[in-house]
Amino acid sequence: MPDEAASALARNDPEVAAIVAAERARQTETLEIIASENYASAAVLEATGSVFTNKYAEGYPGRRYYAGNEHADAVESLAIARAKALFGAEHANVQPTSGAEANMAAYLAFAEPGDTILGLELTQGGHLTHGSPVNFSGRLYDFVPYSVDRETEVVDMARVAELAAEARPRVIVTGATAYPRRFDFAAFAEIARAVGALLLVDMSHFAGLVAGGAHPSPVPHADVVTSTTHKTLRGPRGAFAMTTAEHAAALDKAVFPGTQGGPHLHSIAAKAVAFGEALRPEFRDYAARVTANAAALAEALMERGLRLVSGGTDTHLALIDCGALGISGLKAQNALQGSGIIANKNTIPYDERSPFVTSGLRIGTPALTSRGMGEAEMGRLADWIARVLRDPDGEGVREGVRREVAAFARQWPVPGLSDA
Ligand code: DSN
Repeated sequence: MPDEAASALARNDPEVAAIVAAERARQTETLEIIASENYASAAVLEATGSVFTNKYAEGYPGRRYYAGNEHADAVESLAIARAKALFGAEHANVQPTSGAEANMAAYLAFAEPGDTILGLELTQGGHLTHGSPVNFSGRLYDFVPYSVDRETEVVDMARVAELAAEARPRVIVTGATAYPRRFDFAAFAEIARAVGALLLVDMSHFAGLVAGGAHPSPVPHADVVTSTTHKTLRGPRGAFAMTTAEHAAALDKAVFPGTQGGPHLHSIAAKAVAFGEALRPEFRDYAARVTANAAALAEALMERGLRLVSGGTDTHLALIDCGALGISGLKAQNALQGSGIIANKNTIPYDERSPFVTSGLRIGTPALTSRGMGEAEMGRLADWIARVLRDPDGEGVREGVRREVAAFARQWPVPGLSDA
């Protein structure tokens, strides 16, 4: 946030300003390894806090339901053009305000309530909106979950093909929130085509890796691709969706007026900035470093005797099997938080603990890589994680690691905070 805005906040509402300042300090002094989080640049934060906050613009560029939208049209058109250029898509819609709403719009566009959809089981890494019974997706559509193989912990494509042949889904969804491996988009597309289904890839987690060339792109294979903008893509909190020219009108109609009202133009302006940043050559370097750091961290943890789901990673994230250490994911998360390392508990495949307790811990490298850390730093991080998880009740260990982490973290500037 620009200083001028920060001081306006401090003058106008010192109570909120103090909370924001505390959060700023927390983000600077801890090591953020939640796989879905990142640090947006100062430019992205500035656009998010811009005057577009004040504007209504239902509709799309050139066809709005409100007046005064010449600059709204310009910024949304720019975001669309940059998204298309970045991912090589025929059509992009930059209005979804979150990944959940992007997925809701995609289902609305391409399926009828009650239709069958295939999605990765939530407890095996899938997302709430990929068919969880407590989510709109599981309540409105007939989701059939597919799973990972018990031994390899990798998606069993033969089983996906069998399930698709039996269930004849309208849509097949891939993508996940806690899956450390790459999806075989070509194989999913072939299965979808064979049963007359559309393929939806939710690339929220790895969008930045795709943008930076560190992960295969789903765009040539999928009928529709949805994504958030704030994870590996390092943009503002928000989402977007892409499709082919053939399905463009259906997708747009499903976003507005199908699922949303006024677009969040301040976020759209910030998405344009983020897409612009991701189009620069240095973003390719960033994406490559994210995956190299994840591989180095995974290797270093396994060298220290920790078990990782599927034996490692080829993305930005990994899942530690805390059950193998005799502790829950919840206990691991809390012990690490007490040491200044912020990760999140997560179920692992065939988990016997509840989703609130879990046997796993999800870790990721997008945020630390944004701070400039490299493979050497991943070794130190693995040391701290292993020390804490091997003695989660040891106050001495926790306190010792907390002091080392705080001193270390202060040496690494946080984009958007230290360079504002
Ligand atoms: N909350 C996101 C994540 O952490 O992966 C998914 O919505």
